[in-house]
Amino acid sequence: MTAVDETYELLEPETVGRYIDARDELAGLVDTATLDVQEIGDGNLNLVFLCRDAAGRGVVLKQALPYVRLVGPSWPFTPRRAVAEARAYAEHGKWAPESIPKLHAFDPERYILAVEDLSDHRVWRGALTDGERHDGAAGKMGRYVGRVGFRTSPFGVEAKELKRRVAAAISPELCEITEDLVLTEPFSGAERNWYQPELEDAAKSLQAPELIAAAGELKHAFMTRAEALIHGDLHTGSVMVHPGGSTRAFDGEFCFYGPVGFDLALLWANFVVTLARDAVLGRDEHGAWVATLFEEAWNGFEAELRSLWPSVVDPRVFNELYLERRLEQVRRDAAGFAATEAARRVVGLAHVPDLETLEEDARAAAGRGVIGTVRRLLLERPASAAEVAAIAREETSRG
Ligand code: SR1
Ligand code: MG
Repeated sequence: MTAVDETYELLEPETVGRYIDARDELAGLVDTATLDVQEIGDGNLNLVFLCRDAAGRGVVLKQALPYVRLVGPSWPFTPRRAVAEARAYAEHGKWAPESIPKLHAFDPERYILAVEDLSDHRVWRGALTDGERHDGAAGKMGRYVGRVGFRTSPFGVEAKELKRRVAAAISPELCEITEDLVLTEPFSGAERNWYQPELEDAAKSLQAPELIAAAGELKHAFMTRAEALIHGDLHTGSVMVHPGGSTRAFDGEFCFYGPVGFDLALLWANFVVTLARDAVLGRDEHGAWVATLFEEAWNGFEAELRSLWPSVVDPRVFNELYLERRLEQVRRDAAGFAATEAARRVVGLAHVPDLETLEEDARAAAGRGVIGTVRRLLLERPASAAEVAAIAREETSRG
């Protein structure tokens, strides 16, 4: 835990209007005389204010707290994560503006981001939990990962310039959270882990030496492979969907130069969790559809990478043959990272409503299905999205 010595004023619903009035970049976005302000933050870290005026115009203000909201002030945490999120919006916005919210302004003194109001969208996790279908969303997120995974990597940026960017975007505290919560603690055991008593055996089974070694390999990759400026926390709770097809990745505070397969993996892992929910609720049709999302996301990613490959900045060695190897590497990484992310949703600190809102017995059965999937993904490391989906289907439908 790192002490945070910064002092800055936190927003409150009553002070938001004054704040907007005082900032030139925000003037005209909403009429503060008729503003309705709701604090809607339901994530683990930040304050989020939805601000809408009588004419229906809106803006969202997101402010980083100096601690982890999920735990409280006893876990101080750097608010400079807002700087990383502003960087993600700026850089990803150059290449995939249709895949993220528009950033109106960033206040680095109070760590406040003013972003597009997407309240006509829905958080994808909630939609999946309710059994909704949003066709095409997975493919769009795969394309987004492929586009920024190319444009912010050695394939899209001149080598020396890229190194300067990697150095500027280093984000030790945020990476440490992922390294601990996702890539270590589900396998090492930790005081802050929690799970249903019925899952004790399943949780302990993750502490087998061969699974720990697999987690170690993935953690090493996460800590050392600065492949591209990835989103870094692309689970289904970081994606908004709209019935019209708009699909946006938000909450980019975990962005850093890391392994591209990690972004695809978080999508896959959270599809595993949805599959487990569908299985215990007997939602066969929805489950069959969710099982197609693994390939849909992958296909979007692969199509994007293939279409951008002819413009690779250094074709001397990054040739067509290497592209095939690169795809193989990302697929293998994604299967492994997906396992670690799925594991932490059952036995780690940060669980998800997809599972936590189930009745006790169903929740335990779903949890066992997820852990069974985790074990097989780590031990078998399947080489295709279809195989990952097949394993997840098999394990989550064991009952
Ligand atoms: C203590 S923060 C826990 C989790 O919340 C964020 O959304 C990230 O997923 C992080 O791992
Ligand atoms: Mg988040």
